Amino acid sequence: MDDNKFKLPASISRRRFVQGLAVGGVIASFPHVVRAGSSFKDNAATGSAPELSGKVIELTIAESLVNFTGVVRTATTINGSIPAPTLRLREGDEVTIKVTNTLSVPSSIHWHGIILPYQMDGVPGLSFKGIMPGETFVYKFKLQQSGTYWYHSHSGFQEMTGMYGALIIEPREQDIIVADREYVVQLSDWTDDDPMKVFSKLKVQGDIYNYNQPTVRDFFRDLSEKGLSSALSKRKMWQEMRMSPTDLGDVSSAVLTYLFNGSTPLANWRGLFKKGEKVRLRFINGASNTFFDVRIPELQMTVVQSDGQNVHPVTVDEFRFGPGETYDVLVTPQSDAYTIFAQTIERTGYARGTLAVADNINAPVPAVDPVEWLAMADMMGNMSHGGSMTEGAMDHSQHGAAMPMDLSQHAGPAAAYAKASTQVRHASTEYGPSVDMRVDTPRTNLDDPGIGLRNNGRKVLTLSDLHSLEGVIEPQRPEAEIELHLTGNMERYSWSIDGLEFGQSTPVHMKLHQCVRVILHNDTMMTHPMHLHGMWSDLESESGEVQVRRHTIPVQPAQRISFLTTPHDVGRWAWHCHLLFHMDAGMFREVVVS
Ligand SMILES: [Cu+2]
Repeated sequence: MDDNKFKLPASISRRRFVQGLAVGGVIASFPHVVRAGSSFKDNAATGSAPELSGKVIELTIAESLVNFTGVVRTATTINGSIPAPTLRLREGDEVTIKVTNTLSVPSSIHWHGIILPYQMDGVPGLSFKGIMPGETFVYKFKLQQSGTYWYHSHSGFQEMTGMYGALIIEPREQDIIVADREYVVQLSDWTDDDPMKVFSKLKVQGDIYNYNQPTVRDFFRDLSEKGLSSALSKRKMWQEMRMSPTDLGDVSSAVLTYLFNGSTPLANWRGLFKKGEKVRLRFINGASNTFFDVRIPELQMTVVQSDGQNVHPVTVDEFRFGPGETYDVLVTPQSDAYTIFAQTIERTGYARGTLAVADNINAPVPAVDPVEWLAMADMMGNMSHGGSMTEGAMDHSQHGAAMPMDLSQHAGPAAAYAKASTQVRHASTEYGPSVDMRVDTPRTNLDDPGIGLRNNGRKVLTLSDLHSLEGVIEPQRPEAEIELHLTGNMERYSWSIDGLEFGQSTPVHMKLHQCVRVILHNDTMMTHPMHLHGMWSDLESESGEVQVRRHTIPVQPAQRISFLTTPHDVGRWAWHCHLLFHMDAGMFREVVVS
């Protein structure tokens, strides 16, 4: 059966594009929470966020009213804007950031991708107790890096309701990336529903927001193209697995509106340029639950930075990025107007903005691409290693507790450390109700752009294209190896690591200054952007060469990747999937460095 060939045509009638209003955004801040003397502004507009710079920054967390879709809702804001103010700081500076919480519940701010002492990392329960109502917490740390980063709340669903902003750190010396002008492009997602309600609905029915379920019409198309037995067995296979071949993202435009610098697609954020100028775009995926596929039709993008780290320039038509990741690109626009188009991975909607030479010019907005069904490679990985559905390469049994071997020991022998181990070791804890799929023949290639981007005729960035410009600092070889499996059960909307949700797990231990190799093996059908706090994740190629320094690494379905990390500070760190609902459902581990 060749599922690679199946493409689902866009069934527009079943889609609802929540495009938002032409005018929307933050309406007002609740007056009773506005504190005298704060840098708080009422009626802050969305669009490009206000900018704050210097060595002392004051931020106030409050509730503000917003209207993105025609209904007034309450958002959680920082200094009254969505996105939160862009902080423009300087490498080498010691900064003091005073954060006042005027909410009636605890809050926090985490500095995403920043190397700092763990007490400043902003994760309640690990770094500190959180910022209590009415309290001001003073963050103080030295900036030891430069580039494009961001910050967000690490409390409840506050990030999803508006608490995210760009953090730009200018290099101490002259920036080697030269541009005539630059824009921060922060993409996010917004829901008018209470995020807790959305999460609860997913817990009851994991595919509730999947509008791309196969239809009767799809079946008849398969029938005419493939014949009866093939069409039937394809159906049967998916039904037996109790999964959908279109589970590309579990939250969609059924409940989300996609924002571009806080602007809905209809509001159409705009950035101006002069022809021939070199424009730097600092893309930040500040969404809670959305992967975006970004392109600028008719304009090539040269990727010069990923996760704040300069990379060897690579010119592409398109890139995919998940929550937590950042990419800086250079473009040299020659026409009058361009659409910056960011369609969502499950193809139900998009965020967009316009680059133009004048305020009144627009470029066409492309249609979203058709949904592509997950292929065998997304469930089973590398087919050339043998194995098939019927031979149990993918064990989808709901009661797989009895296994011949208990391979709970993940650490391999010392001799294996030159290159990442390829021998799959499922932990005994993976044979439980939290896991509905295990991949025994993972793929280790990094040159796959991922489902939906494989054959679209465009040059799409892949992880294999990325090489840190300065090389990877600390080129140590690992002294230990940790293998962890990203696991889930779609029916229960359970997400976990090694089959253990956060509440049942014990911390991962690392030694200060000891280089360790981490192998992440994805036993699910979704891509997870895995974010390790407080230290770098130096991604390795298949052949064991260290390629690129990241803070958030997307791991595709049935993929096995490895990275090296050397903790530079003791403490308690968070390590989690940056899809907020996955993190909350349990794909989260504590890392203790001692
Ligand atoms: Cu995830």
